[in-house]
Amino acid sequence: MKKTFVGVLALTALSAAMGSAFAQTAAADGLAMTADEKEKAKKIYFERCAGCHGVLRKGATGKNLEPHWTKKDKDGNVTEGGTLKLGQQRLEKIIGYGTDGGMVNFDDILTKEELTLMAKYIQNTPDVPPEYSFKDTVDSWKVIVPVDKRPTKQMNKINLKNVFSVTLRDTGEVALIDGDTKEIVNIVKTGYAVHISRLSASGRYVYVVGRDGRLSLIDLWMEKPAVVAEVKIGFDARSVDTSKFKGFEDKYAVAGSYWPPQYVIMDGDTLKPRKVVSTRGMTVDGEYHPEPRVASIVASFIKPEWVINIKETGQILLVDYSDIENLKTTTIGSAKFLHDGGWDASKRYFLVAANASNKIAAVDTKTGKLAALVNTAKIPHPGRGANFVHPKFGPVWATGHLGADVVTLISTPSDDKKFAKYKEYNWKVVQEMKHVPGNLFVKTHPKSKHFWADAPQNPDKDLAESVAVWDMADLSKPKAVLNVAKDSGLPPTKAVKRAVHPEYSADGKEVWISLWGGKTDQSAIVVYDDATLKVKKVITDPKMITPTGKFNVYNTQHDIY
Ligand code: DHE
Repeated sequence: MKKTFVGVLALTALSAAMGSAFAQTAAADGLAMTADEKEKAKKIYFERCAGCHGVLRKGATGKNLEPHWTKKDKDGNVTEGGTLKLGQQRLEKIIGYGTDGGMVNFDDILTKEELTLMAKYIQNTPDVPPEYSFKDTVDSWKVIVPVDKRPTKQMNKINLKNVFSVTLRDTGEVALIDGDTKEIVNIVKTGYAVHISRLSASGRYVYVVGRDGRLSLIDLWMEKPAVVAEVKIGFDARSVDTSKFKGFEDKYAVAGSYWPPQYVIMDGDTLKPRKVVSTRGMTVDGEYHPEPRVASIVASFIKPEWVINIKETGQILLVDYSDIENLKTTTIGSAKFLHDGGWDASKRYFLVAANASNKIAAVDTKTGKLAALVNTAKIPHPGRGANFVHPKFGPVWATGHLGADVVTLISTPSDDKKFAKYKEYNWKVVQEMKHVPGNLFVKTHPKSKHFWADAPQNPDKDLAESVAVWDMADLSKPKAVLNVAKDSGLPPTKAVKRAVHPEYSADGKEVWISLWGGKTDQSAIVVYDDATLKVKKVITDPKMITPTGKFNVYNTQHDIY
């Protein structure tokens, strides 16, 4: 995992809230720290480490970092399991230089003193951050424009289907961009290190979640679309979705929290909190886990249900929202460390990466059962994946990999008779297309002939700044490699301009790629013509800083990928 990705938790709030809880730890062993040192280490840990290792340091994508094996002690240097305890010097080396196992080096962004400090910090007992109750959520809730003061019809002339909600990661904002004119309609303040946007079933409301747990609701019908309600659902969050089943359109939103590990159900048009549900419990291996974080959430179109994926336990929850007072949940065991995922083409099966287990779990939302657990190459990272009809193997769903140089194609079932002959391949890896490691997102569109994959986490600058494009009709043809940073015409910067997250326009004719540059650098979104692979437009602006995810209204509303 790369440091830009491992990155940033919700920090200020969580770090402050943890306050004095740390004080009693580690006095002996030369590991005692002053209050100032602890404060500094805590902040660095949240910003750089917790995303992969967890707040309680139980490990997820990253290893367990509890003192029982980070700290050497007088009883010996080997754990009960026979693992060598690490100790100060070895830890400093690992944090500084990284490991072959996927831990990146931090020697270029942390000083020598900070490396020493962090090695010391993770030999101390982890703090337990405070809980965040339903009352806390309710107290944080703000309606900025009440429903009866909002428009009753669309008040602007924008083609709302083709609006893109663009994450400006490090400024904690999203840019709403008109996909037809490529003009920025508005830039709105959202949560810290803002993460993803999702749409209401009608396409009117955009829900944006920040890593600080702030959920912002944007009304696209306003003359100038803006935030109409806000709520803080936890200290640290990544996911949100809405109710999309017939009869429940725009009724509810649900957001998942990393800390505390829980999800919150809200009214869709006001974000009024309705219910909070803890996700603590047993892993698929039958062990209790105190920090099972809520990873991806997706709304079913065939039932009033959300698929809620719990990272550390490997449990996939099908939460029936038809009666939230008497919530019914189906719990499906899959594999540990669930992360991101998307629907197959039929939208019956949800495929989610158990990334640190190198598996894709597929859940059948019609029967409410696990359909398959597919072994893949290292660290699958699909984003939402991509669906297309393979010339030889029929319908497939694709995932890229952070840790391997392939894109994996998995055959998915179909009720369509013309695909019956491909049944024997279902849930098998039918092909691995050669790519490069460090891929985060893949994308295609039902109207496109092309398949796109980025590689923003690749250590090679040129590869990180480029995307690869395959012709889906003939995957044996050499892929085209487009250097997006060069194509943007932006001046050179010290920071790598990582080309990230291909997203299609509503008509499937354009592909938008973000250039995720330095924290203060003006950057851009490069728009390609999908048919010719030529640059159509470079969208740039002084406020275009660290653009990452882009969410086209129509494609996100209908889960088209
Ligand atoms: Fe994400 C989706 C978690 C870092 C950009 N990311 C997701 C989802 C999860 C997740 C659980 C699925 C949400 C859903 O579908 O409901 N992301 C995490 C992390 O825990 C992690 C690894 C580390 C962290 O500390 O946050 C992390 N993510 C990043 C980034 O650094 C990225 C590349 C840039 C950024 O803006 O933060 C990033 N993540 C994204 C994007 C999606 C996403 C763009 C949605 C993809 C889509 O097409 O729907």
